[in-house]
Amino acid sequence: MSTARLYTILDLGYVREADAVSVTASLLAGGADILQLRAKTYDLATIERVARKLLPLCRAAGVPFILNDHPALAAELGADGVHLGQDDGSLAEARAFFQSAFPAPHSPFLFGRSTHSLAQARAALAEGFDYIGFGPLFPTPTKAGRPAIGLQEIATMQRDVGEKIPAFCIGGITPETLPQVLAAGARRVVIVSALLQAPDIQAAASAVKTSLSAD
Ligand code: TZP
Ligand code: MG
Repeated sequence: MSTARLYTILDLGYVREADAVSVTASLLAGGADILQLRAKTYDLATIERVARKLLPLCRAAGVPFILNDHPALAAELGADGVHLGQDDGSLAEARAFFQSAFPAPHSPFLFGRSTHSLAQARAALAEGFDYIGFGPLFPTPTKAGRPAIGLQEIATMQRDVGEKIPAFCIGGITPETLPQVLAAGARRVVIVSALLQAPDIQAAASAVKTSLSAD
């Protein structure tokens, strides 16, 4: 996690369940450093079924597998962490729940937080989250309705938060927008639709990884 630069998301809004394994394999082969399963409108049984298929691929690649939402399921599956939005409660609540439900150590279990402003990024650091997402930088259909925050706060966020915990810029990042995101001070990114919709997912991920490593 500490050296991770490309955070990828297998989002069932873009990928059919039948393709989840092959798309994940392509993301991993392209150099994904982290993989999250995001399945916003899916029932727990489907999420669990898909997660159980993806987890071994991530393990084999040595890549952390993070579940979006559903801390109990994340722990039960032996996922490496859970990603929580601003409306998903405090870290203290999530940790307390986790420790009471799963007293055996699951370590390290990562708690990530979505943040949409500098203030929220600083708050997530102060609260003790292991990493943050910061965005959406640009408007994005993957999170429709969430206002874009632009690039102007990236440098301060990176200095104040990103030097202490991994901070991944997110939202509307594509091969075309990546150079300006990096020029604004981003060190790590999450890319969803631009990879999942690429004609060659592995090549697209690999090209992004090369740009990130060159910076
Ligand atoms: N949180 C903030 S923006 C976003 C999430 C989950 C979606 C990012 O997806 P994309 O397709 O890379 O813009
Ligand atoms: Mg959530």
